Amino acid sequence: MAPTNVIVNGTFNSGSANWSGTDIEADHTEGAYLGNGSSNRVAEMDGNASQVTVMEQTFTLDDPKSGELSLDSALRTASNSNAGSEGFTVEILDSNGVVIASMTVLPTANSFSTFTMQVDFPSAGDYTLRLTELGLNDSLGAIVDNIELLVCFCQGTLIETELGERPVETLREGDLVLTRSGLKPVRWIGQRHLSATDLAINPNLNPVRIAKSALGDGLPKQDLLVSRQHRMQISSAVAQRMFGSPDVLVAAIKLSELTGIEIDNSLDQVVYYHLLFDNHEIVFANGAPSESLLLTDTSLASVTAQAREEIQMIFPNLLEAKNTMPSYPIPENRLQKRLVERLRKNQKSPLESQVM
Ligand SMILES: [Ca+2]
Ligand SMILES: [Ca+2]
Ligand SMILES: [Ca+2]
Ligand SMILES: [Ca+2]
Repeated sequence: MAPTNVIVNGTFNSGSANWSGTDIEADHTEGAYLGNGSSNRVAEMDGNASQVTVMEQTFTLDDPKSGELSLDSALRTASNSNAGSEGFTVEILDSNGVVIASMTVLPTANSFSTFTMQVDFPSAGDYTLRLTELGLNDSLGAIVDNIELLVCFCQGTLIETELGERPVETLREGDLVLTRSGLKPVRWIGQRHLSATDLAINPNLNPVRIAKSALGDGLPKQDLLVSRQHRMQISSAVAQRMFGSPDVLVAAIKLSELTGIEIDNSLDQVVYYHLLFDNHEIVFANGAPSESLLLTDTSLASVTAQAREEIQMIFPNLLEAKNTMPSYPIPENRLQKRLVERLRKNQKSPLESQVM
């Protein structure tokens, strides 16, 4: 699903409709300021001298989200001797009026440039976008257009944390995540974005889709996408008989022999997240127990060179780091395969509630 723009009338096609504030002037055309003949409507960020222009709009999010704000801005006249100090601030405020993100826009040309900022919304609720005039209050300054705040309402993987389930893309280093061994701080978070081109060049990068309830015991609670080598926890009497431990880790690709678990080649992009803790941990992704990043040569092959450098700065001696030790046994490949075959033949779920 494509991201959604939560800002209404950010194009000013409807003048100042949906905007509140002071000294709002959104009735003039681009041509009036840029002399390019365009009848596209824009807003002024210094409407009148000695009045401060403020434009606000409130929107509601029903989940924690990440978003990207973008807008186009230009100086209204080319011959502005205050170029570089005329412009406006952009702030996102939560419902308590606390600024959670801000940037300063100071255009220097009499033609549009695009300005962007990332915004992390930590919780559901009402948020306000506020633009406030900066610079000499002389009715000369910046104009603004095409204000968009794109928020992805596509269902990201939900990770169980101290604060309940949170989309993985909103997690930050230091956040406490629920693991099999209790709440643990995330030490490092990596992400790898794969475009349609990346997936076409290397189809092995397509994810494994674990359909809702496919693991048994109602898990995952909704479809879960993971990379092929990402290991899921199996809790099964079959594993107990084979390995002397009911809990073992099996790569998602091995599980794709089971009903409801298959490679998904239909996506035009995918983002893989890696959560790294002091130890190798089991976290809950859409409710399903699955591994955190294990610092071994094979799992490090799945992150970029830059990510490896970052990890090495946090754990200078990788080989001595505790999280090269798996939290649960990882059977060798042929035994993982045999385990999955037995589960399939005996119609057993990977997660049997009685042994979890
Ligand atoms: Ca416009
Ligand atoms: Ca003004
Ligand atoms: Ca004006
Ligand atoms: Ca001004």
